[in-house]
Formats: sequence, C-alpha cells, structure tokens
Amino acid sequence: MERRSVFKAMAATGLAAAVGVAVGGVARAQDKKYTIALIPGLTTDAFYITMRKGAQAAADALGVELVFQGAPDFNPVTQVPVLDAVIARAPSAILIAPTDKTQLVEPLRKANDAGIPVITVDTFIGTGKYQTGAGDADFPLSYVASDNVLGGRMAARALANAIGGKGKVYVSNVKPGISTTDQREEGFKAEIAENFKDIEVLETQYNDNDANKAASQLQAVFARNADLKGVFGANLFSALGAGNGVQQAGQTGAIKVVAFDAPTSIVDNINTGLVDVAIAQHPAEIGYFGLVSAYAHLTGQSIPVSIGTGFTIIDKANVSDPNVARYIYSD
Ligand code: T6T
Repeated sequence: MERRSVFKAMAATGLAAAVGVAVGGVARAQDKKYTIALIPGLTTDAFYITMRKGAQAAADALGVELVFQGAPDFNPVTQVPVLDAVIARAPSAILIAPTDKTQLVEPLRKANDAGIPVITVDTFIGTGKYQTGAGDADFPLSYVASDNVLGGRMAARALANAIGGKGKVYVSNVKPGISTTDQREEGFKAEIAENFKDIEVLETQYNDNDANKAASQLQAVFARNADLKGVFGANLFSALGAGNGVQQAGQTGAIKVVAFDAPTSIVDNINTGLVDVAIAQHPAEIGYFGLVSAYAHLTGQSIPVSIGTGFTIIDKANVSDPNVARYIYSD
C-alpha cells in the first residue's frame, strides 16, 4: 500500500466500502492486509470490552483484522501464555495492557525481537517512557492511556469535597505493580497531602481485583475505624466492592465512595447515593487510537510516543445527560 496519511486512508476505506469498489491501492475490509492483536488485562472487564469496541471501529474503518485474545483474570501468570500464543501467530502488531510493569518486560521483548511492533494501551511497562534509547523497557512504540496520576488527584478532590474536607479515608486498590492503579494511588495521596491537611489516609487495602474481597475489607476497616468517612475505589472492581461493603455495613451516604471507572451498575449506585462521583475513563478512545497508531506505524508514519485520553466525571447532577451517559462502559 502506498504511504499516505492515516486519516486520508480512513476516509478512502470508508468510501471504498460504501461504493463496494476498490480504490487504487487502499486496503479494503475484505483485503485484511494487517492483523493487529489486542491483549486486554482480562477479557471479562467492561473497561476492556469497551476498549475492544473502539479498536474494532478503527479496524473496520482501516480494513484491518482485529484479534482480541486475553486471560480470564488480571494476572501476569495467565497473561504471559496468551502473549506467547499471540507472538507465535506473528500478527502485524500487538496492542497490550500489561498486567505488571516489571513482569511483562521480558515476555514483550520477545515480540519486539521477533519484529512485531508493540504498543501498550491502558497500562505501561518500565517507567512508561518509551523510545528513549535507555534500552531497558523503552522498546514499545507508544503508550495510549488516561493520565492516571491526574485521575487519582481528581478522585482525591472529589472525595475531599464529599466528606467536607476532613476525616479518615482509604484507598481500595488491586495490587502493587500495576502502572495505572499505582499511579492513581500516588496522585490521590499527593493531592491529599498537598491540599487537605485534615484528611487522614489510612493504609491501602489490596483486593487482587476481587470485588468480594474489597467489600469485606471495607467492613473490616470500618470495624476498626467507626469514624471512617470515605473510600476511593481505584478501579472498577475495587470501587464496586467498596460500594457493596458500604451498603452491607448500612452506611450508604455516610461513608462516601468515589469510584474510578464506570460500569453500567454505576448509574444505580450514583442515583441511590451509594457512590458520590465516578471518574469514567474513555476506553473506546484508547482502543481506537491504539489501533490507529499501530496502523499508522505499519504504513510508514511516525507516531506519538504517548497519547493521552480523557475522563468524564459523573455524579447525580449529570448521570442522565446523554452526553455523559455515553461514557458508561459496555457490558
Ligand atoms: O481501571 C481499569 C484499567 O484502567 C486498569 O488498568 C485495570 O482495571 C480496569 O480495567 C478496571 O477494572
């Protein structure tokens, strides 16, 4: 295929599909010149299901075959064999949400050594600073994701506001080593330390991405701290579980919940007052621009080393606005 701007190619493929004829040299959907693999953190998470939709929309526009292959849980032990299987199929490029910033470095280096371009989506490996010449974990071409430190700071401000600027709170988190959730916690704690001196942040509770564990932990923290005022759920399962824990403890509205991520259950949880604020990421945008970036690279364009995607803050006042509700994830 001739080298051309990815946006021109997208417009042309759309036209070719519409009229059902070949346009000089443009790969149409049926040609499927490139196969791009998307390896999520886990397959059953609404966040990655929504990311897949965005990637598929870009793949359809560009005439690319998208392969979505992942593990049933968020764990390097199960993700690495999936990655190995994908590498063996020699796709044109790999988009991956690495489940650990250290443990995925060597497995991903195998893809890079085999000449398969790697772009990380949502999470990163190493420091997340790619193509620096450092030679460690800087080989991925690009990182497409939310600004997770900023997201953590946004959550801290929302929770501080909900509890009136004072009292005890804690972070319900997945496990150390995941770039996204580590950065959210870091941003959350930095914002509280810098701007909310009357808020005490208790020890983080790690739930291994298990909402039931997060719910039990909420109740245990509350049992030790009857004056607990709030919790920040640093991802979908942490927030869901912490919210369920608040409800089971009969503390709806008394212990404030700020949730990262926006599964469909968030609508009810906001409307009933269980969750004060949800910070929706834009996973479809991550998938779309991840795929477009891979395609741009494959067709000879240089691509940004990082692409930042947005957030939508959802609360009771705007949850039924269609312009906001469109950011609620797909099941
Ligand atoms: O919060 C997202 C994602 O950004 C994170 O890396 C892992 O957890 C989620 O998939 C939500 O479950």
